Amino acid sequence: MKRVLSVQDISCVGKCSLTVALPILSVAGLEAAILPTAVLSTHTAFEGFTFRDLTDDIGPIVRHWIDRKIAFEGIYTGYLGSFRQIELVEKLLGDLDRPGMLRFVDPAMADNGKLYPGFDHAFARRMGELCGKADLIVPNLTEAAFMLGEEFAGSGYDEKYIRELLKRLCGLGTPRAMLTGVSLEKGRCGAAAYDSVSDTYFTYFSEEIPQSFHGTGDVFASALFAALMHGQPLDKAMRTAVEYTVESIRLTVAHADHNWYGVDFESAIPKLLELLAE
Ligand code: PXL
Repeated sequence: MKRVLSVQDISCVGKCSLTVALPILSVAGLEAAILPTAVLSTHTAFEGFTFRDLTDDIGPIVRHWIDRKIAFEGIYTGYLGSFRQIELVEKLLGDLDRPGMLRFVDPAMADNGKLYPGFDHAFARRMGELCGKADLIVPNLTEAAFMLGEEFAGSGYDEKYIRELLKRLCGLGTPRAMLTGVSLEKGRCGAAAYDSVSDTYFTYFSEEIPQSFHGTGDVFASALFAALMHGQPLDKAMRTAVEYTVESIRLTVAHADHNWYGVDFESAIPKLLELLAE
């Protein structure tokens, strides 16, 4: 069984970061190891959340794994709370590196033109440097623009903008970039990717459900990483991640009493299994 590592916070309630990544990676038949960077009572969209920083544990945990010769075939990093955590994650990507290991970075820090609480534009630029050290990155349009020091385009963009944005993201140093939440046509939403090694650009769109939820970026990133580690090529893994995310949103809105803070990715797990088996 492939052992993979996910490095992000635990938001105890909120359906994001590790509480999303762990079940999705397990369902894909991967041994999911975790490195929790912080423990929050909820994600940061709830008022009054608690935050226990675990930055000082990161170094000793990684050192112990190296001593015990514990290795990973892929590392997926998500939400990071500080500059120092980015620095430590950069270091662990190097310290745990081995041939063929996938370094997958989701620069989870902003959405809909706004940074999450506690982050500023300097942090976004620093996250861009971490992305430069990855094999694949999965920002949304807001994160992509902010990492490049650009204005958020909102909905006023075309395919040329998307293609050029992907190329500028690869200019950060990563060979492959995928943009999430891309819509080039009313009623359709999905992802666009660029592989600078083979100079290939591809897209995948599905039904756009006109409601936005916290945690959908984490559902997408977890499913994409899971599908890649499961052995799907990038274009197929992108389709898996888009369709699973859409199904999660669809099943969420189908319940009139759904919560506001996350999507019912759990109910869509049968669909994920189907997509992974294709
Ligand atoms: O879903 C991204 C995310 C992860 N972790 C924490 C968050 C958020 C988004 O708001 O607050 C703590």
